[in-house]
Amino acid sequence: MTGDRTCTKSGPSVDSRQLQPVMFKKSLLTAVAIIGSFLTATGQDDAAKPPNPLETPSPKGARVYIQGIKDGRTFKGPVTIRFGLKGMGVCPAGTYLPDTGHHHLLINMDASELDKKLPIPSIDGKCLHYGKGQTQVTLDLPKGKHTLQLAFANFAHILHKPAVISKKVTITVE
Ligand SMILES: [Cu+2]
Repeated sequence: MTGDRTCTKSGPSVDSRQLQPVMFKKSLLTAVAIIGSFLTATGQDDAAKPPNPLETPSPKGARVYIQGIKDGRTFKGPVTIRFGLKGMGVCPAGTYLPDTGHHHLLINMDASELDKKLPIPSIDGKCLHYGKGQTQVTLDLPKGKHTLQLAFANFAHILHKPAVISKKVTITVE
């Protein structure tokens, strides 16, 4: 543990509403850690441990979405995709805080193909992880039609329960 748990990585598309849950959770976690340090002496310190990665809940109303790209849009040149998120916070992969995770972009792939019991795979050009906490990406996609979909997953790249997955948009690159 380095003590560096800043999960407030702020890309241009992260607004303050998005960061608030993280900030709140951080202070909550600090409080838990302080309480935990008292409990350690009695052997009851399990409050701040990462949970089973197969069982991280998503809060009610949590939502991930592709920001600002309408279904059917045509692009000329590189495509910038902003990862919208409501009701949860972004954390780098490997770092656990409640109600957080990182983004995954599925290109020409459907989230229904993901195994909910396994970490999301890394597939070049098809299934991309943003494990540093990125909230947008600019891609040079091949010409033609593509579908884009976001899957938000926990510190271990496993979908939350229930899974937080965006609607799919289809774009054309000319
Ligand atoms: Cu991942």
